[in-house]
Amino acid sequence: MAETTQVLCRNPDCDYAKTQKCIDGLDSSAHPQVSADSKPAAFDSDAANDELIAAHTSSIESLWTGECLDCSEASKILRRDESRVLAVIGPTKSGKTSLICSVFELLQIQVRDDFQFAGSLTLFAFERACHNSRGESLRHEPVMEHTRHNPLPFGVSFYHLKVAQREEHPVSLLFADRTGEDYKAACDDPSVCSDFVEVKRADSITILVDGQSVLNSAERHNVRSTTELIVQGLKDGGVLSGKQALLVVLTKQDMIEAENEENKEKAYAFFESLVQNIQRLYSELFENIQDFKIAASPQNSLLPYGHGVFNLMSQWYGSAPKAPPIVLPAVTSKRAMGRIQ
Ligand SMILES: Nc1nc2c(ncn2[C@@H]2O[C@H](COP(=O)(O)OP(=O)(O)OP(=O)(O)O)[C@@H](O)[C@H]2O)c(=O)[nH]1
Ligand SMILES: [Mg+2]
Repeated sequence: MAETTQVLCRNPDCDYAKTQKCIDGLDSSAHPQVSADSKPAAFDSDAANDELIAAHTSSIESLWTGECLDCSEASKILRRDESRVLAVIGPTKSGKTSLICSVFELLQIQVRDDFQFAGSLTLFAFERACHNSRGESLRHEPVMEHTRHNPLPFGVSFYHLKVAQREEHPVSLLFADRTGEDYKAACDDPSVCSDFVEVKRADSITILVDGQSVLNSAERHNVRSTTELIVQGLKDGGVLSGKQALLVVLTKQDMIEAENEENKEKAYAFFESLVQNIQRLYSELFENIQDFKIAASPQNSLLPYGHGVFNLMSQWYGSAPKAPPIVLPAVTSKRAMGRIQ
């Protein structure tokens, strides 16, 4: 009886056996044939097939899907481009995803001419996240979906934006986004912070203080302790390098501006005292600590869309990587050919 064979491809969606066409465009040699009866374990231990598959998979450049990047994809960008890693952290609903998406939207509508949009590998993720805050969604007010816990290793994913400033070479900005629940967990158990790989690698850390909560006098105490516990957790988790900038950002400023003078004053005074406290307690952990006020996605007309976001952008863009330059040893060849550089 003729032995039945099956055709293998690294891509489970590839239907080469039926169509004789590879979904990745590879030729037949990339599709080793094995007996249909052989068990997967036997195939795994077959050195010849392993080598063949390894040879082909190493030459395949994975395609970008337009979705958020995982850590290994973000690393590829770091190796390839001049980049900044920007950790945007804060409790649930403080406005992390809205802030990241507002940068994308502002660059599309070109409200300033000093920063230009120069591309993105996560367009699909941006477009999906922004949809509910646009008029086309036919919603009465802008809405941002809660970021769910990410099943990827380390629970973080990255939005990518390439930005050019005037005539300069474009820089890749990698915005780390994770669910606010992870930061809540970090308040209860600081050891969770050691998994925050994005903070470890970040050039600057942006911590958000929810303006809506600051307006509520009963919630202010919680806001203060949560913000300080997150910073303390980052310290205890050993993810701070001492060379990063800390940007403390009051979000949803439009809601504060809509209040009467007395409430406005109380909210701003609280934020000021919160920043002063963080500066007093943690200044030696950061290169510098600065404060900002924004309305990334205002729900009234008192402040424009993305109010204050470009002030942050200037800081992010300027937070050049802190790795020391690689100094190559001087060429000491005796032969003239060897001294040519
Ligand atoms: N009024 C007002 N609302 C805002 C602003 N920015 C964000 N919001 C709203 O605040 C809510 C939470 O925003 P998100 O961006 O989802 O917050 P997040 O920190 O990513 O939250 P999680 O993903 O749950 O951790 C959403 O309903 C937003 O529409 C703002 O500038 N002004
Ligand atoms: Mg979110």
